Amino acid sequence: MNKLLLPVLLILCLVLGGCSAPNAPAVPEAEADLIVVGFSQVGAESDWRNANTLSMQTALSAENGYRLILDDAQQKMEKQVTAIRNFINQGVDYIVLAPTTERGWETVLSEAKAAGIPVIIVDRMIEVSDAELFTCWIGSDFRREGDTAVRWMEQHLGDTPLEIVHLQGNIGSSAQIGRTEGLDAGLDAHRSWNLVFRDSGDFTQAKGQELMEAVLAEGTPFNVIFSENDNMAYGAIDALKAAGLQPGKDVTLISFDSSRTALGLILEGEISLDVECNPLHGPRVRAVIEQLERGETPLKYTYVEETFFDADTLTEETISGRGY
Ligand code: GZL
Repeated sequence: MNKLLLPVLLILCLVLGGCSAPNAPAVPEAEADLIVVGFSQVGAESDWRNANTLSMQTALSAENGYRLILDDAQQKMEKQVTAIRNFINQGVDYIVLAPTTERGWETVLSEAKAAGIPVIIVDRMIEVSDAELFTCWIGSDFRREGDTAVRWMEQHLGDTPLEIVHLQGNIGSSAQIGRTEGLDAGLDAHRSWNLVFRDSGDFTQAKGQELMEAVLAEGTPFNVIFSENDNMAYGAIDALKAAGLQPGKDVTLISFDSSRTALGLILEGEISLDVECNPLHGPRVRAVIEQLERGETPLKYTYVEETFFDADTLTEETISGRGY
């Protein structure tokens, strides 16, 4: 066949609509009427993240009229960029992005906009020069979460000298930025509060344990652990117990997320404070898509409701009644 003929035939085929986009997989007949959503998820690094994924899968199910294409980026931003390009090539109806970090989204979101695909951001924030690159955002106020922890420390630890070990989440993620800003404001306000260690545990249990073991091996004195999520707190607890220390007695352990396991550890006296970070974005994303399907304009920014838990307030009934 003439070398020029094939590209001409392909263009004709596309122009005449006789073929779908070259990369689009064949869609089974039964799914032809479903709304196709490409979801670029950070990873599966924590209980919070798994609850977030489950919430999206439950809300955007086939029974509810959706075909959800889930991509796990293993906490790597470059994998999310690839996933979004794949979603564009597949011609999905909507893209949902849970961004690993705040920066670096301009180019790929411009490509999604050029393809006419609405992008919904969930969980963490993105920093872009043009807010029109995404349709709306649903997530948490991470600075407020950090401030909530510091208010609790002021009320429960007062102005006693504090030596604080700070286990940060993924550097550059909104959750890490906001929670760290809250602690830094507390450190600035209290001369008796000292930061004795700070490093990122990437929100994982293994890394949280590794950092805590390093602090213990150093012999650094500490009496507070400020862990930016529950899974790093679990790792820290393992390291403390291996060193013969009792979390909640020898050290005040502060955590974020308020997942079910962590709330159980509050009742057991091991975690002192857990600031809630609500992962149940699925129903909100479904409601936004249904608004868009009706030609309506959703709110640009929606903050989810969040509280905190400590031994003064928490009961078994509260834990059993929660969605995660
Ligand atoms: C918070 C979310 C964070 C959680 C961690 O909204 O981005 O990422 O606090 C998760 O557990 O890994």
